[in-house]
Amino acid sequence: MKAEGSERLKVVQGDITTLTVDAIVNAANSSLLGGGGVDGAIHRAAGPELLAECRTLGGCATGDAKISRGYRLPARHVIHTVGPVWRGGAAGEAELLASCYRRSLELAAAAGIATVAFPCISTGVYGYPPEPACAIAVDTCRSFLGEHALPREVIFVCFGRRDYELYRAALVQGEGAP
Ligand code: AR6
Repeated sequence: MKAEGSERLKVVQGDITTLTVDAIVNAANSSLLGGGGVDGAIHRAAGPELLAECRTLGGCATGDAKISRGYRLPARHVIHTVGPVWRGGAAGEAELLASCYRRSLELAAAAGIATVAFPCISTGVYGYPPEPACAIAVDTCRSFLGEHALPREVIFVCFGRRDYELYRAALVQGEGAP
């Protein structure tokens, strides 16, 4: 996988379940009991122990995040966050999506995590348009990293080529910024 971007923000194209990082972020639903898309892939790769731990987490509100172990994944931890369903953009979606990235990074920092990988939260089943979602992801992570030493590195993991190109352009644009 080819990584692009500035020192602490990177983008790769591929399957997030294969990454050897301290934590991968899951685009979950509020039950935290699994689903399709990246959530299904993470639970399949992590094994049933992940679902067992998720049952103890008490669900998760939209815009918030919870942390678990990674079990059979190469990643040590999974940070489960719940993105907003796209309802046209006037229902607080942008604030909720930014909150997903911020809360995930706060949990990572509190756990002493150095490297975190994010999927493109809400842009699959939840229907968030990819361009504004990418801008929110990059802006929120960049400003968090500017204010915190941990995590040291954030990797955006794009499943498709179009998302990869979007993130690559957004990261190149911001190069030189903190
Ligand atoms: N690695 C990286 N990205 C992936 C992978 C993967 N293995 N698989 C899919 N994606 P989605 P949402 C991308 O639908 O929109 C679930 O059922 C995918 O191409 O997984 O936040 C949950 O339980 C897209 O860009 O998440 C919820 O009910 C991105 O991951 C609901 O879907 C997010 O797509 C959450 O919907």
